[in-house]
Amino acid sequence: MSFEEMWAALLPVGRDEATGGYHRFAWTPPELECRAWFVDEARRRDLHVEHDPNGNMVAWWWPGDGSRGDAVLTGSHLDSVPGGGAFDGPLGVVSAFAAVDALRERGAALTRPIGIGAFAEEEGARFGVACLGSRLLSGAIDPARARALTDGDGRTFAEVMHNAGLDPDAIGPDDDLLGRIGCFVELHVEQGRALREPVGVASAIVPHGRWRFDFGGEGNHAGTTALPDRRDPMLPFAGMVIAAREAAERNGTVATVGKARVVPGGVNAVASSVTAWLDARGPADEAVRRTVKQIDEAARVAARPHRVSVDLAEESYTEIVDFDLALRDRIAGTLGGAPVLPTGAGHDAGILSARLPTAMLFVRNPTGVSHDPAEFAEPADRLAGVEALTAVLDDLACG
Ligand code: HGY
Ligand code: MN
Ligand code: MN
Repeated sequence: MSFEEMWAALLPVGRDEATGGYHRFAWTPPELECRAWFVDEARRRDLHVEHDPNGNMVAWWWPGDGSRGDAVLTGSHLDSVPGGGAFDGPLGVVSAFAAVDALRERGAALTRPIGIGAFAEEEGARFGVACLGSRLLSGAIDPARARALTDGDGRTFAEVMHNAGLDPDAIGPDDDLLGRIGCFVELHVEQGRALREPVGVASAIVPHGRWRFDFGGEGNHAGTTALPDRRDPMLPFAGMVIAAREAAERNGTVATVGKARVVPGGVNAVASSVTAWLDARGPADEAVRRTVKQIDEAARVAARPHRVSVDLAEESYTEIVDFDLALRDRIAGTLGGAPVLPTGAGHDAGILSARLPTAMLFVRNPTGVSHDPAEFAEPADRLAGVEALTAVLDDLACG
């Protein structure tokens, strides 16, 4: 199957026809369909699919039994954010299969195994922790904490894994798999407008994290409760959202509140509690930390007059990732001096960089929009990405 045929086959999976946005959450039917697609494409190419205990998959290309300790891993993820675009994740996986086809067509002689990875729950859209699959694989999250993570319906990660036929007690670092991988090169649609050429190479991922605010008030009737008698959590929640933008402007960072849960959520009821998630990122750790601290302080000041409680919990944090310099420069050289640029988006390649040399290729996104149906890459640039990945894999894994 060509790139465009694979792309067309995936395109309708989990897509909301009304909005064009994708809803492919870990182990929900659309994401399971994407997983089945991955296994089919691997089988079509006689690639051996390894399922690690954490829900990650690797399709191996290596004649003989398994691989040695220097495989070149590529690939990305298949899950999406709510209402996400078509390219974030799948572009890297489809391009990887197409690159293997191109290497075979040119009769490339493998000297190192090539693996195509599809990492679980990269967006953290179901269980709240970004890159959950690669964090578990690399030992970056306590397996007990991961098992207890819950989705919006209160189902735990352990329950969902069990229902998907996996053993939740087996999750955790997989040093054997990591030990077989020499480097990981992830191709990804660029999530911004900085890239002016079809393909670029990543230099770094800025520090970024997610925090959960819990505002505790008192539910009551919207019509019969006098204002002075209210303990309305919506008010400090609103104050926190405004404070997030102001703190980000003050500190040269970005802060986003894109998800909130109001209980009970009745039009005619004063809320009893509000849970809201803050995503904060910036050029340096201390600027991000300062931003969050100022937002937390502002939320508490806003809560006091309303006798509302405020709890803040850090759900995930990733320090700055400087991609492996030698690998980055070798790849940029293979691509004839492709532009090198940082990103504000987190990736599995960022998480795995703590355990092995990783690198990223970016494919130009003319809209600069991501995590939205407007996310895009021109067909010619998609193919330029495949050509670039093919050249990189040829250089790294073939004689
Ligand atoms: O949130 C991110 O930065 C990435 O898209 N998971
Ligand atoms: Mn994303
Ligand atoms: Mn992504």
